[in-house]
Amino acid sequence: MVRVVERRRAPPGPGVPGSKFTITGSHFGETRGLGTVYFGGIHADIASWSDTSISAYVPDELPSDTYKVSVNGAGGQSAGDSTFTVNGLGTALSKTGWTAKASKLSPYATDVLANMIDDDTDTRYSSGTGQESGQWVEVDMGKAQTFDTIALDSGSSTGDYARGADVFVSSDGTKWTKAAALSSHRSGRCSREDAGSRRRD
Ligand SMILES: [Ca+2]
Repeated sequence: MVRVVERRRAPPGPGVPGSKFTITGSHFGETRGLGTVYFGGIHADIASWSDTSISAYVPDELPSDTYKVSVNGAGGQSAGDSTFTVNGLGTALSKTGWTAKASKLSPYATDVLANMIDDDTDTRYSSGTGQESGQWVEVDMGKAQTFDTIALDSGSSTGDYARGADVFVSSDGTKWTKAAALSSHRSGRCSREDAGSRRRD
């Protein structure tokens, strides 16, 4: 059983798609200008830029691999490259027999809880309200399960995503142990979390 409790954001683990990373160097340019960062051929969103440091996001849904990260400086010139290992999502657990509960049921008939665990990103659960501290969603996985990652995907509802949450696990639905924190850096298809260590429900 997994419970995700809404809370303020925290940084995701290194190398996970969507996580922020920093490139240090020199002569990037004081402001971004024509500057870019690429993972192989995939463009990375920039969070901040200075002459000696760039913060950027690992592109969403990038498969696990080691990538050449290349930087073009503010004038469009090549400013060097490096390698970066991305730890993407593994194979998802079967969700057969899983059930879900939440502190808020959606006022929208189409946004039922079962949509959260149907492996279909075209359907969704929504709370129908803005995020508040203490909101929760709970998934009963039916039996003990081992996992190390939870992915929340808001599909085409790119503005409706949890800005942060704590993840608790339980074997009886009564005693809960905090296993990880979840965060997402911005509007987008994915927010995901790397629990770091394996837990049973
Ligand atoms: Ca769905």
